Parts: sequence; structure tokens; C-alpha cells
Amino acid sequence: VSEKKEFDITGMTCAACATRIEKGLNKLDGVNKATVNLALESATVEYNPSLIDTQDITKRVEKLGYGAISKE
Ligand code: 9UX
Repeated sequence: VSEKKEFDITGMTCAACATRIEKGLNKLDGVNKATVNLALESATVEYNPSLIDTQDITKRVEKLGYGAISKE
């Protein structure tokens, strides 16, 4: 099972920020694929909803020092 959600990401100032978030999210158990778009200030995350939810994803991003808001 894979759910796909978009998030608004705040606080990114360079390309390495996007990479950091991408790596951090992809390390999360339950994340199948995470991509971060610096220019659009957004993230697309495919995850297994039986393992994690949007709040877990948001919290991970915050732990890395950025902001995340689930669109929808
Ligand atoms: Mo770029 Mo982001 O030097 O935390 S990695 S600002």
C-alpha cells in the first residue's frame, strides 16, 4: 500500500537543504519515496499509511529544522 501526499516546506535556503530533507525522509520507516523541490518549496512523499502518517512526516521535517504543512 502506498499513499502519496504533498507538503509545503518552509525554511529551505539552498539546494543542500532540499537534499537533507529528502535523505531524512527517505530514512523514515514507512517512506517508500520522498522528493523535495526547492523552487516549489514542496515535498512529495509516498508512504505506507499503516506504518506512518502525515504527522510523523511533518515531525521529521521539523526535527531537521524546517517547517512542513500537509496540503489537504
Ligand atoms: Mo544550505 Mo540548508 O548551506 O540547512 S543546507 S542552508
